[in-house]
Amino acid sequence: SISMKDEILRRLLAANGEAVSGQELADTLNVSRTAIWKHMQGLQEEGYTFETVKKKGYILTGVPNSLSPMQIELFLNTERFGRTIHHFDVVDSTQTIAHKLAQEGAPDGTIVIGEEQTAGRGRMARPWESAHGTGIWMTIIVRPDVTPQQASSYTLVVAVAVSKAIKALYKNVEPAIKWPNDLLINGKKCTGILTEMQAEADCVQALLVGIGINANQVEADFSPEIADIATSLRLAAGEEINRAALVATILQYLEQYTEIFVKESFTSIKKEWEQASCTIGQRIEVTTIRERFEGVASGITDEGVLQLRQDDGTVRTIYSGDVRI
Ligand code: BT5
Repeated sequence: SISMKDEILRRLLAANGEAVSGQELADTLNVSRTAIWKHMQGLQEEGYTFETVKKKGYILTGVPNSLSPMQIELFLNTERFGRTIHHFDVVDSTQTIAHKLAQEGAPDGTIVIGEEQTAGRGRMARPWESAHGTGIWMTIIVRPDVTPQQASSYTLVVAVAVSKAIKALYKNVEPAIKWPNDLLINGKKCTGILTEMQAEADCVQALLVGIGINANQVEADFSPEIADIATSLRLAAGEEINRAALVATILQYLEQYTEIFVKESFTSIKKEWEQASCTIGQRIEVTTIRERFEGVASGITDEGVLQLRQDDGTVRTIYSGDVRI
């Protein structure tokens, strides 16, 4: 059930920059003009801005750049993903919170969002920079009906879904997927994905899908450690990023691709992954926990495993590691 205020907001957004008459709102929602006016005041206090056009009504001119559940729900078009939202101002890591919630039985599609992370992390406990209010720092709890082995390619599914969402919203931005878990724009990282698992021998209890997206940072916002390797969507798109709309769009693509993944396996998504990838066909250097290899990334398997053709012609199978192009 949505509140009167939400419904007014929904209509103002749907009007797409056109004026919405206060009288018409009052008539169709069956309340007084004064009630409408009070709700408009409430919205203003939350950071929405309006222009009032005489005899025409209200035009929505600005929305607060917040990731509150209400903001996200305005754009949300999914069945399960994002239907339960835990939103925090400051957290250590959304992964840690999601692990706890998943153990307590949180439903499929539950999301955890922090405006800031003080201990955001990447793979192998590397730090993930998560400054306040600038990016999207979110973990999605996914409970797919797959085996732990099948789940190992899920990171690639997430990469495809996020890249689709970005392309859908920002036509001039085309992120490239770097195997296994990065999205790059002009060679710089704008997104990192961290998939963790709660599982029993042959059954996945939950995947904790951490997605970190640099949204509204400008160059000066990045620390010296990552200033040369990181970029943001705003820098690429040349416009302020509506984080709530992006979260909702990602959830929509992810729900859709997860369904394909569970019903048909990663094989059905592989072609799209290859099209969006900047890794295949390239000469690369791979660092695994133990060794370092060089060669040409010749492809990925139906399980999402990277194949590296070394200079002596042997093909090496890489399950996890860091790629340098
Ligand atoms: C990743 O690890 O790329 C996975 C990042 C996942 C972050 C999300 S945010 C929500 C959720 N909660 C968490 O605590 N984590 C997840 P990896 O491939 O290991 O890359 C880590 C490396 O990326 C670091 O060593 C830095 O070099 C670089 N890095 C750190 N912060 C960055 C940022 N904001 N933008 C671009 N690069 C960054």
